[in-house]
Amino acid sequence: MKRALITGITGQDGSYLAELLLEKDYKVYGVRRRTSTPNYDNVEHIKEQIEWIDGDLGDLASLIEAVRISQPDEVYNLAAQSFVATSWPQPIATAQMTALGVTNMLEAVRIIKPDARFYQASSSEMYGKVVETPQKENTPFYPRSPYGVSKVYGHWITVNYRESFNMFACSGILFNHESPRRGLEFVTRKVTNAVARIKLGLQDELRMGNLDAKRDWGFAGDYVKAMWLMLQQDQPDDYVISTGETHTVEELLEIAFSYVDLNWKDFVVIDQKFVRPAEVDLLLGDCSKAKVKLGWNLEVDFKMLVTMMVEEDLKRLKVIQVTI
Ligand code: NAP
Ligand code: G4F
Repeated sequence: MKRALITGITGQDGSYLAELLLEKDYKVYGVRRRTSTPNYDNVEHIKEQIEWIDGDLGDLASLIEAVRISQPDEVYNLAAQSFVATSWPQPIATAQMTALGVTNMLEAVRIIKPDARFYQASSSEMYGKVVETPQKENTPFYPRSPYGVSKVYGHWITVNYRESFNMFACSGILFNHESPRRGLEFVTRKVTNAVARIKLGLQDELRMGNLDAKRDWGFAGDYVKAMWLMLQQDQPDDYVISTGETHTVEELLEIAFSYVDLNWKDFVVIDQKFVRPAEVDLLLGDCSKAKVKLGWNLEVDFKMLVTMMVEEDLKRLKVIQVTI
């Protein structure tokens, strides 16, 4: 039985990855940090199958202990302060978790189990003010937020540990990926949740930022398969994971609202509060390397993704309405 250690297991990607690894008969260890109220929403259905270890990305001792207890074959470092907008008001906390946290995790692995395979959750935010389109593995980085800057550090420290210590360390440069488990503050879920609430008469407007931004949006369930595939190769390497399609936030609004027979223009209000100090205008990934070398492919396209998210939000809110 293979053993995997996942940080960020209570988040969107961590929960899908844990499901995938449990299906593959892995023993799954999950690092959870202390929160004032328990936060198991995404993993409630598999909670009993996970070996929980208390730890925090900012606390090297706890990570060393996590690696010692789990003796992992594979480590997936998904934990981070992952919301770009929060990285301006909290630049130092973001750097501590999203940048230095990666070194903490790499050090824990290097000290206790250097032959473990390591996955780092890198991001298309590293391309920021893009210098070429589509973006691929060797496109230079130009981050546009404290989050993006932190992810560039996390990416290069992972490459550096691979080259310095011969560790099997991979960096997955994942473009935006979403699901019904996405946090409510991210634009896709903010929209699908609002659409469901408006349809059910629980809300009457939706305040948004820049509708012209373009993103390459995929489904998280497809993307965690790529993470696993990266750690099954003969050699460690870095891969772009994307759909190869880009859409504006406005297109997202159109698909989501029209799915419930509403016109987004009747409900959306532009609010400067949601416009960022520096924007990433366009992301579009070229994932041909992953397709050829990993044999990776996606199953869910943009329209399927958005409608799936609206449907799930409607279902969840209807259940809540019935219960109260
Ligand atoms: P998410 O839903 O925000 O999950 C983040 C996870 O990190 C949560 O489990 C959170 O725990 C945990 N965490 C945060 N700070 C921590 C700390 N100090 N110590 C331990 N755990 C901590 O993020 P996601 O969308 O699943 O993304 C997973 C990773 O991929 C992140 O590193 C993100 O930056 C990166 N990424 C995401 C995307 C995307 O489009 N989703 C694209 C590229 C890269 P709590 O539950 O306690 O908050
Ligand atoms: O959904 P978002 O907050 O995601 P963003 O900033 O692209 O970051 C996500 O993807 C990255 C990969 O590229 C990850 F690394 C990162 O962890 C995260 O998962 O915003 C998407 C776009 C932005 O251009 C934003 O300005 O939507 C625009 N937007 C317009 N109105 C809004 C809103 N975003 C949010 N969150 N809320 C709005 O009201």
